[in-house]
Amino acid sequence: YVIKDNRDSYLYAVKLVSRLLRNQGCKALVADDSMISRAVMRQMLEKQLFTVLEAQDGEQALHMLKEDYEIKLLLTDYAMPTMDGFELVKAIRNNRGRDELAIIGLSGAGSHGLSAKFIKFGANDFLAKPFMNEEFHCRIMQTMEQLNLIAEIKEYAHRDYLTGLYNRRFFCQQAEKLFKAKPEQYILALLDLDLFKSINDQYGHEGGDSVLTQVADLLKSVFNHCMVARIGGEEFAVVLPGNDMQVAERAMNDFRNRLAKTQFDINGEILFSTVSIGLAFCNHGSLSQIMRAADKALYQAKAQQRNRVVV
Ligand code: GH3
Ligand code: MG
Ligand code: MG
Ligand code: MG
Repeated sequence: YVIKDNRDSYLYAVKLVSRLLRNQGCKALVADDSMISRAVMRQMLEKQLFTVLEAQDGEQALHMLKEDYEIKLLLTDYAMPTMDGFELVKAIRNNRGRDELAIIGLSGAGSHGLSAKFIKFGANDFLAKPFMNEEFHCRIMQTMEQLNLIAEIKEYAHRDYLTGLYNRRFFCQQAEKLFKAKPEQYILALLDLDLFKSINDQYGHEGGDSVLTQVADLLKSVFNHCMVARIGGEEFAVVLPGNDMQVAERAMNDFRNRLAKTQFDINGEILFSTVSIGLAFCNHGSLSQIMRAADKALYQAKAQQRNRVVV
């Protein structure tokens, strides 16, 4: 792209570069039995800043895709030995959705009807060979833009707007999966800030929000290896790996003490806050049963004058 001497041209170039830069670090896999085709596509994809991998047939491509989740784009020819493009698309779609891996099907002359079939089997788009460089460029950019957009929307959907922690919905989805896969390997902590209503009453909703954000930041930094979520107004959840309750209790008590000593600065006024915490093993039953067990412990912590951890 040649930048002309005007503002629009300059702005377009900036946009183009920022879109191209999103491809950096993304792996693209080219599956084609023709060495020449692969070389042509490699050259064009490298211009778009992709890291390019090659496969000579569908079987090899499938193997590579199963091993490497950094591959975000697959360009696949139709006619290839051992496994053709359709079979490859069908097989890989069992593991990776349209929003995780972009697939563009390709085919040479006589490819009438192939485009519809490719898309039915799960490809995001289709290119007929020989293609013009510009069409290749546009289709790849558009497909990648859609993939990036979906990733962005997912990220928004999974996060709590105020604190940036995972929200309740995502927490429940993930926790259920984790607990089902390895029921003996996690401990759930439910945290509830003490007498938080009085902070709102005294310092206003904005003051309360600021405390919530700072508590969330502290949680993120202390439990950076765990799943941490905001599951209610002033309620948080931490999934601790391991099954040693004493270790979990100690970690939670350390956090509780640290929070109690934290000075929250609300427009120059210093205030303190405490938290009550309930812990439960994840080895008994469904997510709601586990949540109930941790909640029961939390309720006891509240009943015992708050600012404590109960198992
Ligand atoms: P307890 O120790 O028994 O938990 O007392 P509490 O005051 O913390 O509990 P309660 O459930 O009575 O009050 C929770 C308060 O949290 C009420 C609500 O206004 C406030 N809250 C919930 N979500 C938000 C929020 O997003 N921002 C702010 N500032 N406050 C919130
Ligand atoms: Mg071929
Ligand atoms: Mg509460
Ligand atoms: Mg509370």
